[in-house]
Amino acid sequence: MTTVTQQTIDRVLVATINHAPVNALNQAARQGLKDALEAFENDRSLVALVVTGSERFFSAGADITEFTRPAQPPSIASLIETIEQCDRPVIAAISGRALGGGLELALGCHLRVGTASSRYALPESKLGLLPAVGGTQRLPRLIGPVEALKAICSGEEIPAKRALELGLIDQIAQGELIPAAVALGKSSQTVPSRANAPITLSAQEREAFDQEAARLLKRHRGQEAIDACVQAVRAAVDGPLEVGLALERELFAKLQEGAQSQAMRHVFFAERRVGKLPASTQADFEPAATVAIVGGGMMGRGIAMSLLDAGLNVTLIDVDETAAGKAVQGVAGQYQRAIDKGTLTEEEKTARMQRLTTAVDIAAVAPADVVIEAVFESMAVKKDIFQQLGRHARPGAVLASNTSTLDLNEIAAASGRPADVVGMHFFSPAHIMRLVEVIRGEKTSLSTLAQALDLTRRMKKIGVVVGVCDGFVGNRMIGKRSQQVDRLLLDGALPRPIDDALTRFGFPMGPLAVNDMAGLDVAQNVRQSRGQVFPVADAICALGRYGQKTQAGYYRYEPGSRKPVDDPEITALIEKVSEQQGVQRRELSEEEILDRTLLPVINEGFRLLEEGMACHADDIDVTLIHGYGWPRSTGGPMFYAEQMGLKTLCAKMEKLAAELGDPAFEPAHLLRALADEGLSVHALSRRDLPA
Ligand code: 3H9
Repeated sequence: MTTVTQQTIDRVLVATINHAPVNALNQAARQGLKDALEAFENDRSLVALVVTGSERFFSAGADITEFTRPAQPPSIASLIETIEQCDRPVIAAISGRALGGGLELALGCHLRVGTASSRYALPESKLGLLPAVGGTQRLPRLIGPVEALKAICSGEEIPAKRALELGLIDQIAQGELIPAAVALGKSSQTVPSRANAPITLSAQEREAFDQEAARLLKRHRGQEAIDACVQAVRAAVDGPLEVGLALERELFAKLQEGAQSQAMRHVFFAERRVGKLPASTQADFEPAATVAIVGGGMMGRGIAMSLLDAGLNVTLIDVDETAAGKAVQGVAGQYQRAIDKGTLTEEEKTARMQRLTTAVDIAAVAPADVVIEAVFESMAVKKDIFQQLGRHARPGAVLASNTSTLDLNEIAAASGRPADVVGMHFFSPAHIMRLVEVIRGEKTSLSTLAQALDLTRRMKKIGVVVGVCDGFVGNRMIGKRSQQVDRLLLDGALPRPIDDALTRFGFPMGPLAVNDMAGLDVAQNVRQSRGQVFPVADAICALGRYGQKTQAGYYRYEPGSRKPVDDPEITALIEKVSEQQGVQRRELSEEEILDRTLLPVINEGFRLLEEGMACHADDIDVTLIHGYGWPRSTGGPMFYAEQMGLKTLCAKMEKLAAELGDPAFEPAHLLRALADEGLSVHALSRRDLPA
């Protein structure tokens, strides 16, 4: 089938984009649209042109894979120019999503009609870019600059009803889309588009715009794309369309070349590459319909919600009726909050709750296709449960453990059927966090692994396959940062400068504020079980300061507040511990803080690849971004390492290893080898799955 088909209905030419899977506007699609526009221009018997797409996608926008190659004509901008010169109406008929350059093409049409379920977004800022074919100019003219700025900087989708209220679309089709668009085309004249009219604001509206711009710049400090979006929308407010369009083009070109956008585009594709079994893998499994969850605590409830949202039947099993009832109430409460926020309907809640049952006997796992254990992190408890699961679960059912630290092979052995056992390490809150480390034990079968990955995908989560090792990928890597943070405190830093350095780098929270939130006793228990000593952290815990829950940790907290306040008591304590340890405190620069907290984490990533615990650098990038707040705009730890240059990274680490005498800075063999050879870690082919 050609990429854009043409059909005449009742003297209206209908051009349909057919470029599966998402109707990205690649060169062939753009050429097809150009041909349709020419056919329309040349046939004076036609009264209108309708541009449309598939049921799911009007268009997902420009083809991102083309961004690394020289641009090929025709451009989307030239198509829009041609549309604007048409003396008969061009109508965008939108079903599914109109995103990025796809929406901009629709904004360039004279009128827009959408289905009731159509959705609209300019998500370019999520790729470190700005809409570059008129989106920053036409959207503010159509829906007002404040709403446009919010939409452009968030990239969030606007549903059809809201799009109609805002004036983004002109009509929601009452019956079928194409007949509605044809009728609209036949009854319309080409009038100058509202999307090109000048913007006039009252003093009050101007102030509201300035305030919104300032809020967004503060919230997304350091994100070049957001700066550019604000500048471009301001140009739409302040001046003529042509000037704004020229600025938009200039800003896009700069961003496209920049490190942040390259990193964010890398993450976009990495997220889609991970968690896929090689095409050659023969893994037989029936997609699960029923899942049993053992343990109705916070984690169990979050997992249950993700499964219910995905349309599965769920049985929640807990020790007694009271615990099971509490779990169901917890799930219902979360759904009610979603209804209150307007993100869920009453009917959707009812349908989900009807698929949720409870049980107090573990034998209730019998009909389940998959069982997920989500109980307390104790080897004895988990082994006992897997022993019972081995007896009660039906043959062939997948048995998944939500362990975050324990040896999956030992848990699997207890079941007596280790081929059926896999780890599914969810992150809290499980109904929101998208990452799942899918842990392959030494005996996990391929079909078990494939079932776990399929379930993860159906829950709209990102599954990353990892091998069995202490902390798996994420916790093992981030654990290296914790060690260094304690050492930095000992050497002269204080909590605030460490947290500030990492938030300025792009983490949503600093590590010490995170520790206070998680509870310092939790980390202390893990350290004690491993025989690790962290002098500063241990001294803080010894005072009963366990973080937010005791209103004191690395910071202090006012009653009822989660805002960390610097505490002179902690400064004095840290200085005392340094003295006791015989450490001469000194001033530490932000650069040193960053190098000492980030480089050992990255180094551990190379070690994980070397050991085959992770299959590819993409997997590590995605894990740290989705599980630990590593800033997306740097592309993840391994991509950040590549952008720094592996040689530079090695040299920095060797210098720190010599200065600090700390083996954590000894470059991993793989890192050194790649640096010596001048090779890229992302270019290494995906390894076989860890086993
Ligand atoms: C833009 O428009 C700039 C303009 O302002 C100016 C230009 C000059 N291009 O996510 P999925 C692939 S920037 C190329 O698994 P879903 C994707 O890689 C663009 N490929 O499906 C995957 O490939 P594979 C602005 C794309 O249903 C396959 O399609 N637009 C593109 O869960 C399926 O994708 C955006 O930022 C693309 N634009 O979600 C939208 N989009 O099968 C980005 C997708 O080989 N895309 N692919 O793994 C998305 O947000 C989601 O992919 C979408 C579908 C919601 C569309």
